[in-house]
Amino acid sequence: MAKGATASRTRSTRATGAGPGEPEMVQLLTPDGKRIETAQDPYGTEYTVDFTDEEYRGLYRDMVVIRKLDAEAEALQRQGELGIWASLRGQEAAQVGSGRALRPQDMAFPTYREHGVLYCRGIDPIMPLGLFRGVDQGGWDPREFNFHMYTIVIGAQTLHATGYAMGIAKDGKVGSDDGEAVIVYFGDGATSQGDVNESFVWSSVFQAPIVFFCQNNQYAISEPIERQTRIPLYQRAAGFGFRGIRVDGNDVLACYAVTRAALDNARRGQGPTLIEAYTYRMGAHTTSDDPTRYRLPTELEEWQARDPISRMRTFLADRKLADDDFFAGVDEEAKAAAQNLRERVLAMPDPDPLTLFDHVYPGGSPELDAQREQFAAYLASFEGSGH
Ligand SMILES: Cc1ncc(C[n+]2csc(CCOP(=O)(O)OP(=O)(O)O)c2C)c(N)n1
Ligand SMILES: [Mg+2]
Repeated sequence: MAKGATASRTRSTRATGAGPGEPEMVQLLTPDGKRIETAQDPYGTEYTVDFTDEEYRGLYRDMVVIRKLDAEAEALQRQGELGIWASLRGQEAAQVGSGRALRPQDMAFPTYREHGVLYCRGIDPIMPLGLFRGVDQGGWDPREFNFHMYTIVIGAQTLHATGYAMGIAKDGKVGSDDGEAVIVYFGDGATSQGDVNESFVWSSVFQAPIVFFCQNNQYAISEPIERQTRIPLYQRAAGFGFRGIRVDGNDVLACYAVTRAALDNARRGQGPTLIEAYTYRMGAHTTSDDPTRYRLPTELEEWQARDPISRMRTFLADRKLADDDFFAGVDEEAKAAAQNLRERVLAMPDPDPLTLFDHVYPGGSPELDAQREQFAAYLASFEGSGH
C-alpha cells in the first residue's frame, strides 16, 4: 500500500449520506472540514489516509491552482480566444484525489473535462488550450505522460481503456504490487451509452485491471441524473459482476483513498471497480451552455456549501497545518500560473491551414493530395483581397 492511503478489510466505522434518501458514500472530510478517521464501503473495506502535513497542503494547492487555471480558460473563451471550454469547477477534489492516486505506470483515459487530472499527470496546462483554440490536435504525447488524448465522443474512451487494460494483462504487466492499472473517466450521462455498458461486460468477464471513475456531477448538459438512472450509479456494477463504490466526490481525501485502493486491486489482478464520485458541476456544461435555463440557483447554493476547496482550507486551518501566509501564497501562485497561461495562449501561432492534411494517412494518398491542392488554390484565391 502506497504512502498516504490504507485500505483493509475490517469491520465498521462510517460513511455518510449524499443527501436525504441517498445511500451512504465514503467520506473522510465533512463539508465543514472535519476529518473522519476511517470510512467503510459496502464491502467492508475500510479507508483512511495518512498524509504528511506537506502532502495535505499539496492537495489544497493543486485544487486552488486548477480552479484558477480553469477560470482563466473560461475567461479566454469569453474573450474569443478559445472556441469552447468545459469547466471543471466543483470537481477539483474528484480530479485531484483520483489523479494523485495514480502511480507513474498507470494509464489514464480522460473525457474533455479532466484538466485537473491532466495537471496531476505533470502535463503543461497549456496543452488542452491548443485543442480548444483550434491550433493543434491536443499536443501532448500520451505515452510520455500515461494520459490519453481528450475524448469528446461520450463514453468512447471506456472501450479504448478496456482494450488497453486487457492488453497489459496479456502482456503480463498485472498481478503484483508493482503492476500496471488503468483508470478511465466518464460522466453520469455517459453511463447510458452502449460503449460504457459494453466496457463493463468485457472488463468484468476478462477481469481487466481497470478503474471506472464516474464523476456524477448531476447533469448531462441539461439532463439531470434522474433521467439516466433509477438506482445509484455505483450499484450498477453489481449487475456486471464487479465492485461499485460511491465516494464523496467533493472530498479530496476520500477520492484519493478509494481510487488508490481500487487501482491497487486492479494492478494485483483483482479486476475492475466502478467508483461513483458524487459531485456537482458548479459552472455551465460548456461555454455554449446556460445552466440557468434548467436548474435553480438554490441548488447551486446547496452545493457551494459542500465546496471541495473550502472544506480542505477549513481542515488545514483548524489543524494548524497552514496559516494565512500559506493561503495567500497559494493564491499568488495560482494567479501567476493563470497569467502565464493567458500570455502563452495569446502567443500561440496559428498553424498553416494546409497542415490539416498532414497526418490523415501515414503515407498520404492521391485523393488527399488532390484535396490539398484544391484547398491551396482556394486559399490562394483570397490573396490580395484583404480577407
Ligand atoms: C456519442 C455522443 N453523443 C452526444 C454527444 C453530445 N454531448 C456532449 S457532452 C454530453 C453530455 C455528457 O454528460 P456526462 O456524461 O454526464 O458528462 P459531463 O459533461 O457532465 O462531464 C453530450 C450528450 C457527444 N459528444 N457524443
Ligand atoms: Mg455529468
